[in-house]
Amino acid sequence: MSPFFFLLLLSFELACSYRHPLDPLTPSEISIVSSVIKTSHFGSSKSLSFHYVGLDEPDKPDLLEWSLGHRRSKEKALPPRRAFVIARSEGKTHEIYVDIASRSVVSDEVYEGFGYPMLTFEEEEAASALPFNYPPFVASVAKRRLALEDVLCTPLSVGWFGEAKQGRRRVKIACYLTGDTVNFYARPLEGVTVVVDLDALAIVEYEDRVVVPVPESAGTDYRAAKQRPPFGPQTKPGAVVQPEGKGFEVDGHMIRWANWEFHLGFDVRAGTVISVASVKDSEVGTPRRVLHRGFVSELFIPYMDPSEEWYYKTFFDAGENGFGLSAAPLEPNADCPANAAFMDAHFAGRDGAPGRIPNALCVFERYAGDASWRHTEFGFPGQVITEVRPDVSLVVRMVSAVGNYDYVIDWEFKTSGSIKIGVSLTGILEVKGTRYTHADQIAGDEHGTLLARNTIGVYHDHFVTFHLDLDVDGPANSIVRSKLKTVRVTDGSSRRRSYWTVAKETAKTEADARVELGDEPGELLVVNPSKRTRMGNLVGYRVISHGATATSLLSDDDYPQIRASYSKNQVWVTAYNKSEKWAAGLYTDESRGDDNLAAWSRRNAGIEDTDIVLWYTAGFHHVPCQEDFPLMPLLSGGFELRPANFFESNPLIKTRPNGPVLLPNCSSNP
Ligand SMILES: *[C@@H]1O[C@H](CO)[C@@H](O)[C@H](O)[C@H]1NC(C)=O
Ligand SMILES: *[C@@H]1O[C@H](CO)[C@@H](O)[C@H](O)[C@H]1NC(C)=O
Ligand SMILES: [Cu+2]
Repeated sequence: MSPFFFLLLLSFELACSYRHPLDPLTPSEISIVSSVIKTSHFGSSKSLSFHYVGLDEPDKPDLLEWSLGHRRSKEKALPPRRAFVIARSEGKTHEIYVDIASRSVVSDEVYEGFGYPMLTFEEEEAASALPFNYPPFVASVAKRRLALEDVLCTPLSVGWFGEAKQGRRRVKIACYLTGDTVNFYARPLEGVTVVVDLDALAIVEYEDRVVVPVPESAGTDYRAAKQRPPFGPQTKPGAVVQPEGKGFEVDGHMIRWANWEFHLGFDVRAGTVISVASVKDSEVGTPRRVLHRGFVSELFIPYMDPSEEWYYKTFFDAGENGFGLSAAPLEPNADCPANAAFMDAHFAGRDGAPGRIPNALCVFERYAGDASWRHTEFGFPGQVITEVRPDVSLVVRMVSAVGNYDYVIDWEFKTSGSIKIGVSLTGILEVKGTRYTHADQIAGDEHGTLLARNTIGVYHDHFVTFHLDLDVDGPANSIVRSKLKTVRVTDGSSRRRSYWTVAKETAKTEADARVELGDEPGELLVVNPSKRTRMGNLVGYRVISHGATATSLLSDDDYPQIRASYSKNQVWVTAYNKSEKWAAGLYTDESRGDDNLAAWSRRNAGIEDTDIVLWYTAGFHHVPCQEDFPLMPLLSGGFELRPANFFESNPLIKTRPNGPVLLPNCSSNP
């Protein structure tokens, strides 16, 4: 093949490889971006590492203009494709924008503020290997009479605890005895602190303070092949069958199903990114905009053990590790049902080379076996009228396995117009080794629950913060709080002495919209102040919590709380700003809370009748219990964005019932 032909092929592939301005960078685009930065920009500089490579999405007005034009004519030219890169070179953090078509660096600025970019897998792996060639660590393992070849280590972010000067980029290394179990986290080697300077890739601090028994391996393995009778409960095999095929269409990254259409993207920091979600109103006949962009912005997982080896464990899984980068390849027929479609995701490695996460996302129709609405009418003499419609929804799922924990994030689109966001926790608890073997031996506060011999499950929280740029029938929206208030009847006008009524308040500025939903009875609505139903009500969407309403209990002056100061409210609303995506700041590792959601909200910008972003935190306080060991069953919570005076009436009344499911005649026993 001549080089010219190869070039032609390459440019053809590029031209066709993305179709929507929000499509994630393709592997060839990632290659272009990293090679432009490596060659034309940093020359042969040896120290260059890529910490974030992602799409710099077009400015919102350009995107909306493109969408409008694209609807009218499919020929509408795509806005320029740009990548945003955070790279480190010679100990400095660079923010680089690359124009992909012209293969050029548009801008490069050195970031001088506090905090560091996401860690890379490669440096985490290299840091984890350091203790094995560090004689004091080898001696600590020998002192505990453990076999060095049974020990494995993993890096943990160090946080920030009031140091006035910017520290080096560091991680602490936690080590575990594995031996004959694959439960990596069940057998911690307590008492040892190993601090690694990531840029120098060297151990810079070491302490062996106390010797604590290492829990035994019995009962910790979770592989099916390792289980012995008596076995757990057994159910019959079953699967969802759709004899007429899938009901949704995957067109590049656009998904169309029933009355919904949306763009499904991926980002190494956020994971799943849902964009331009619109719901078709059968009365109007056209799609109506609901959610411009929604994604997991940050996670905050503070542990509640203040001891020397544990106090720093206060993790930010998106900003420190990459919630998307940690996406687990999904197992067909287990993580997602038999009728699921899968999508791969792509990322840039530390050296900028593209990598692939197979089956990072799945999309499926959920036949929950529930009704979407029903009524039985006994009132007519001699007849019983029953109407029921089954509930079928479309689910987009990702699982992120950040170290020990697995988070299942579901975006569920319902034909009723609701979007339900599910957050589920499973995986392995972070446990602490202890000398105790029975709860009766424990006198003081051990900061957790004794789960097994020598094993404490430490108290902690999970706060998952979502960025939700709702555009209900357009970008200019307002926040309305309707509060339910008890009214006393004192004038004798009724035989009742009280009732409740609704008082509505529109939030004027960001400070008015810092909400703890559970605080007082009421509703939180995102409305379009210039659109009303025929009845004259403002069209809107309600935000409803489904469990997971915990907010942080740490004191305001505690360092992890300063970094995650937004975690004391479930809801914040800010004026839209393209650069404000990450609730704990762009540089979360070793951050100080100076660039977080609470700091942005202190500007107290106006949020009435303008483009706003709603930030919702799903929170769990986790007091571990024995069932969470050796691996915890799924614990779920979440929230719902539910139409409220958005449609003229129940959009499902005219939905015709499905016919019977005609199963194909097949048998696996010929
Ligand atoms: C947008 O956000 C950035 C980062 O927080 C901030 O520097 C900038 O001032 C904001 N712009 C406006 C108009 O508030
Ligand atoms: C399946 O079985 C039914 C009943 O036995 C029969 O009427 C039908 O024709 C069969 N369909 C096919 C596709 O073989
Ligand atoms: Cu937990």
